[in-house]
Amino acid sequence: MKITNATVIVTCPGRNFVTLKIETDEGLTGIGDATLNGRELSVASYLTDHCIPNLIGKDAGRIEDIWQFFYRGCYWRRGPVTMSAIAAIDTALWDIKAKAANMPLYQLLGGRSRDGVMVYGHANGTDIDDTVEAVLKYKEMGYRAIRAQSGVPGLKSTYGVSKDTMFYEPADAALPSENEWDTVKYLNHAPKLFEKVRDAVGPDIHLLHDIHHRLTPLEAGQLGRSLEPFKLFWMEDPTPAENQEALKLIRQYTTTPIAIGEIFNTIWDCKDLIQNQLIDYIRTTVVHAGGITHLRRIADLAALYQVRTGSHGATDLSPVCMGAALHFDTWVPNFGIQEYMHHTEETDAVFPHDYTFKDGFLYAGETPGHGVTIDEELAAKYPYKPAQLPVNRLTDGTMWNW
Ligand code: EZ4
Ligand code: CO
Repeated sequence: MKITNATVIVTCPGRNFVTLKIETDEGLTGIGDATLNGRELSVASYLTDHCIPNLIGKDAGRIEDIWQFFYRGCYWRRGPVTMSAIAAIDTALWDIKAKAANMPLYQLLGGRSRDGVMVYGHANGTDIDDTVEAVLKYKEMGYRAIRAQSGVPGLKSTYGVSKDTMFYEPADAALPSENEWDTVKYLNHAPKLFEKVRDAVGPDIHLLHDIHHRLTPLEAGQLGRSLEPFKLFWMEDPTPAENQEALKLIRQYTTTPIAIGEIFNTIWDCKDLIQNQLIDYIRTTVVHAGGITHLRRIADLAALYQVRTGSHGATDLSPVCMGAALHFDTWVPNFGIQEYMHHTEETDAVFPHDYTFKDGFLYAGETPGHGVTIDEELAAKYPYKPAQLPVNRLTDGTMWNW
């Protein structure tokens, strides 16, 4: 089966998405997500200028060899733009292979390891009471695992908090809006938040929290320790992960489990954290870490060290990524949890899909392939709109990690 054509579809049904569609001489087509928040056109260009001319004429069944061609065969390796492009190609090819086999994708990966995929939802509020209310709303909707983020008193804006409690989209302006940060205020606030939240939801709901790269190692150790009584499922991205030695320090202070990896794009970013058992969950996902082919390698390495998966699943990852991720999650033996934020109705209409939510679990469908398609006519009605992620400054104006 030869690849005859490939096209990049950019659409903005509420937010920007980049999708690669691969066509074959047997009439089978497949799609893959290539969305990189705030850098959408860079990936689109990498696909159009470099990848697509190299894809035409290749055997669509040679998924591994095509992956190796674009990774090993390329002198300029790695990086989020390159790896998102490779991921889109890989996802589209797995979609085609599964359609050719007339099987849902999880069957090709090795079959079902579980009935459903436990997901966590995002509860957020401007203050503690608001957040507690949002957490209880998620519990009512059936979620077994809930991420809680709250505004910090005295700070005019904070990561993870939006006006609409069901949708959180940080890329909210053509040029970056500014968040404000004060570590002391945050460290005083976070334990109070989780004391109230834990008290309100009871012991059985898994609670998660995203620190979003804002602390130093010692501060992260202090926070993890102060959250221990509330038994978090994980604290996420306590420090920026360029310096992976930092995690050794954090581990000396706290047994609060740690999740890192949503901005990682290859196994090389993950390797030391996994092999030194410095994290408990690896957050890499299909679109930003080289597709199913590469994510499987990361998960297999993680399994050796009892590290489980906890893939990124915010709204900037399209339903195409979510569909593929759910097939992966249905198979992967060392599955931990899957992040899940609802897409808007407009987005769901552009990307019809067969996955379903029930009682805190998502279920991959049984349609051959990954079960997600794109309505290209509808997609064309939503032209690209520039949007960037915010930047973050300390209260004295110093640039900080967002
Ligand atoms: O900031 O997806 O855990 N989720 C997150 C997200 C990320 C966005 C970046 O595009 O950290 O909210
Ligand atoms: Co995160």
